[in-house]
Amino acid sequence: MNPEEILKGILEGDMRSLAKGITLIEGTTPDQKKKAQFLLANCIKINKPSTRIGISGSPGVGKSTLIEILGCKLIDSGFRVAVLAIDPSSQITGGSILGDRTRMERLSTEKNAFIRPSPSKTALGGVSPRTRETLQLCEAAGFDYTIVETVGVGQSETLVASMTDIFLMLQQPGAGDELQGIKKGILELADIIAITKWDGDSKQKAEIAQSQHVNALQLVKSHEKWQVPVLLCSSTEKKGIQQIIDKVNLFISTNKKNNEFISKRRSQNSKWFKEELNHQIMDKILSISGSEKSIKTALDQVIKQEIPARTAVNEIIDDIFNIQLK
Ligand SMILES: Nc1nc2c(ncn2[C@@H]2O[C@H](COP(=O)(O)OP(=O)(O)OP(=O)(O)O)[C@@H](O)[C@H]2O)c(=O)[nH]1
Ligand SMILES: [Mg+2]
Repeated sequence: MNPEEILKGILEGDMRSLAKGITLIEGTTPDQKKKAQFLLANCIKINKPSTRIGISGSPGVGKSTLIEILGCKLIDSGFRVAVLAIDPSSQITGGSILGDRTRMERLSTEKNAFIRPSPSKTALGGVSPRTRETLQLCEAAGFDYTIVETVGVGQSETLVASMTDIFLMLQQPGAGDELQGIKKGILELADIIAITKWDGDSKQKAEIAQSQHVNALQLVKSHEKWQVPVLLCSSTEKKGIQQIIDKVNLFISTNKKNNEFISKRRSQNSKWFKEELNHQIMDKILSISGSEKSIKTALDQVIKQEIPARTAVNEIIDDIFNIQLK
C-alpha cells in the first residue's frame, strides 16, 4: 500500500490501514519517516478529538482487565475504542503482547476496537515516544475513545498524562502505597483515582484504601475546579465501571465547557514541539561522524567531575558548528 492509500484507509476508519500507518510512524528509515510525515500532516487536519484516557498503575493492579470491561461497555454503547497497550514484559523480552491480548479477550475481537502494543525499547518506562503521533492517527480514523495503558514506573505516568485529556490512576487495595503516590507526585497528576479489585477477600481492603486516598488527596495540591473522585471498581464483578465512565465524561464535558480541554491540548502540543525539537537536534548531532564518541568521552569527564557539564556541551557544540561551517 502506498501512503495515499494508507491515508485514505485511515480516514475511512480501516483498521489494517491504521496498523500500517502506525508501523510507518514507528519506523526509523528515511523512507518510513517521510511517509509518516505525510500521514501526520494530513491526519492532523482532521479535527475530530477523541477522549484520550491515560490509565496507569503498578504492575498487576488490573489495568488491562479494566480496559477490557470499560472498552466493551463503550463499544456496546455504540462507540469506537482504540487501546494503545504497552506490555511491561516487552522491556525485558522485546515485545510480547500475549498478556494484554489474553486480558482483552473480547475487546481484541470487536470490530469497533483497535488494540496496539507499542514497542517500549527506547521509551522511558514504556511509553513509546511515538504514542502521541499514534493517537493522532487513531483520531483521524474516527475513534471516540483512545486509551493509553502504561505500567506505573519511572516517568511513564507523567508522560502519559502529558498526552491524554484525562489521567486515571489505579491503586491496588492494601498496597499501602498511597503515601508513596504523594511522594512521587503522582497523585497530583490524577484526574480520577480508582481502587481496583473491590470484590471477594479484597473488598474491605479496597474500601479502606478508598478512605486513605480521600485523606491523602487533601494533602495534595491538585485541581482548583475539579474534585478528584476516588472510586471503587471490580472488573471481575463488573462493579463501579459505569461510574468511571460517567466521571470521565463529566470531566471532559466540564473541561470542554470552560475551555480547559482545548488549552490543555494546546499546551501539550507546545510540549510536543519542544520534545521533537530536542529529539531531532540530538538525532542530527549523532548523525555527524565521530560525534557519538566525543559525546561519550565528554559525558565520562562530566561524570567524574573533571569538567563542568556546561563546558563539555559548549565544546561539543563549537566542534559541530565548526564541522558544519567547513
Ligand atoms: N479479584 C480481582 N482480580 C482482578 C481484577 N482485575 C484484575 N484482576 C487480576 O489481577 C491480575 C492482573 O491483572 P491485569 O489486568 O493484567 O493487570 P495490569 O495492571 O494490566 O498488569 P500489567 O500490565 O502486568 O502491569 C490478573 O490476575 C487479574 O485476573 C478484579 O477486578 N478483581
Ligand atoms: Mg496490562
